Amino acid sequence: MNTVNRQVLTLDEYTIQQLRGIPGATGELSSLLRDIGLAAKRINVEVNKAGLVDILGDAGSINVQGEDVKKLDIYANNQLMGVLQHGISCAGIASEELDEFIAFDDEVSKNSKYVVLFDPLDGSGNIDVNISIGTIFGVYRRVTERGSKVTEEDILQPGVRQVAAGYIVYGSSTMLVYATRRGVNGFTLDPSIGEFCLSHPDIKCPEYGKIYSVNHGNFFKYTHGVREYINNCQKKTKEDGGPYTQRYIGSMVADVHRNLLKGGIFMYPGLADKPGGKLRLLYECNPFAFIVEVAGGKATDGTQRILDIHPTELHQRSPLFIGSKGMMNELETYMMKEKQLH
Ligand code: P6P
Repeated sequence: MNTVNRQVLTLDEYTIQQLRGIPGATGELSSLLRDIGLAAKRINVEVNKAGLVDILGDAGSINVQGEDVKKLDIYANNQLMGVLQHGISCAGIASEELDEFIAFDDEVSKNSKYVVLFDPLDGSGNIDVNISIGTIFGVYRRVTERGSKVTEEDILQPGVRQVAAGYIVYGSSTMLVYATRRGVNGFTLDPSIGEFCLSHPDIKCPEYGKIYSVNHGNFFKYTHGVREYINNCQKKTKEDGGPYTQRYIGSMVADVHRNLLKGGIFMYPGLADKPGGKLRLLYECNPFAFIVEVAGGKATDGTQRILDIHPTELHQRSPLFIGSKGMMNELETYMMKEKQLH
């Protein structure tokens, strides 16, 4: 029997192929991932013309089509919320853009299996200087009974309970990367067919790398152990795995994506005046911690595994150290030395 030569798999084809391999799978997770892919394509269109908004009328004004020009992160939030509410898989959402979580109250949604937590457009401050930005999401099974509206208990789950997590990076190309426990895969948007196509199958985070990413402007606000590790990064030679290079563009999705593919460590430590750091546990740290761990890396808050943290608030922040396992282990020796000193 002659088999059809497979073209590159699209996201839809890939998720359906994965579904075929899981006996008893209902297809709800695959459907949810396809919904997120659709929202990402719509967000991508707006992100790509962001620079033109000034010509068409600034955010908050009326554009040439007579539409309200919304702030892009609110637009992205609404796109994600819309596809998830009108799909068959999501019972509720929480967003970095919304003060409270949203429990969908239509019957199909109330009977759906998952909740989705997301940062709709991280790094949106970089849009007007044309630096890559991204969308980040994490998917959890609801813990309360299907048929009822989700509660805060469904939202405030430790990251280890994620069943999937991913991000979209709107950069030189637009890529959607998502992880389930079975692996991490990257899909690049092919504008000629308007589909995300499998371009980076089975992504693994190299055990070591030569890139360290941190905001040096905060150097003297970091703890002694973190400062010592950064000094160590700057002294690396060829003989001990270096020399390292410092790469930090102020857009977490782009920085962590680069380090995931090439090997490296990204740090947003706690600061003397902000010990919790800046990044949100639910919408930024947990999804990336899940993805990087499935790819073979590590993610901690400097003390414990990010995925083991039990959230208590929707918008709580956490220090984040994430990346190549070998580099994370070296960082931990510096953190340990500091603990022994105190
Ligand atoms: P800083 C963007 O605002 C963001 O949330 C992350 O994407 C990025 O890594 C971080 O903040 C940059 O923060 O304080 O170094 O400018």
